[in-house]
Amino acid sequence: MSDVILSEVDGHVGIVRLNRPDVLNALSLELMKKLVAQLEAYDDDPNIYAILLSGSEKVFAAGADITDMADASTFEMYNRNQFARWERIKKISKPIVAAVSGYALGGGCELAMHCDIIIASETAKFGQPEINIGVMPGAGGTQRLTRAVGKAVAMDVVLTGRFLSAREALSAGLVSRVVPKENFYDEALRIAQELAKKPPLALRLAKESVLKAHEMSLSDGLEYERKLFYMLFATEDQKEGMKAFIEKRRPEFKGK
Ligand code: DAK
Repeated sequence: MSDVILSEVDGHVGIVRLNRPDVLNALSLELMKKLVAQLEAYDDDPNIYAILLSGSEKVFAAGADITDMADASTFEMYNRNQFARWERIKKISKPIVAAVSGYALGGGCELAMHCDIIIASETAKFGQPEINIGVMPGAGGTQRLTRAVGKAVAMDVVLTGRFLSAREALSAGLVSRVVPKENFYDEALRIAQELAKKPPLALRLAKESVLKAHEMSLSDGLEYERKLFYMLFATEDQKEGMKAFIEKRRPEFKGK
């Protein structure tokens, strides 16, 4: 039996692919466990500067595995403490690029929203159709989607269960780029490679600071940003980056 996730390293990019094609990459408990472990392994690996998360061209992920939950009681769901696992994805400090083609539904859409840059193929479809199976989003969908696209679109998507096309997701602000399906993966990998060439500490602190925009008041967020900004003046990469600019050459960042 093939593994439910596939991983490989390309230069300084750690790649994870969801791999349950028979069930549209449904996020089983086993898959989530392995996915989180792999993301954390990349986060701990000093050779990795950026992460790429992808499904196949046909599907990113059609949600949590419904067969895992169908017969569960409230108490069983509570005891599984799945939220803790999803919280660990939130704590990954390196930038994660999601390459989304085909369905990104329910937990699949929520997983993409846990990533930092979402690259969508023209065939991507985003949705939170949990309402159609008697529940509602459980891994942040009502919160992250609303923050990304605003109340009007989020209510429509969550209450009706309708899917957003890649173009709609782009104009609503859920994704940042839409690319042809033939090269969605290569384009996402190219962007991850581009991130891997940036000064890693600045990259991590910039990610942290953008994420705080969803959790802090504007004045607290600005203060937080300022402190991280000052911190970067303690790095060799700041000295190198600015010196290289003045000397009109490419910087060589060391992650120090
Ligand atoms: N789970 C399990 N199996 C799935 C699946 C899913 N989410 N989605 C698809 N499959 C399976 C189908 O059962 C089918 O299996 P076989 O019949 O071949 O054995 C196979 O994948 C192909 O699917 P279809 O035959 O349905 O393919 P179609 O092209 O006709 O339709 C579809 C594609 C994506 C429109 C359809 O499969 C579909 O509606 N799928 C379900 C989408 C959905 O409702 N997703 C939301 C699931 S609930 C939590 C964290 C996260 C969550 C909850 C809690 N905590 C932290 C506590 C998340 C919940 C969800 O995501």
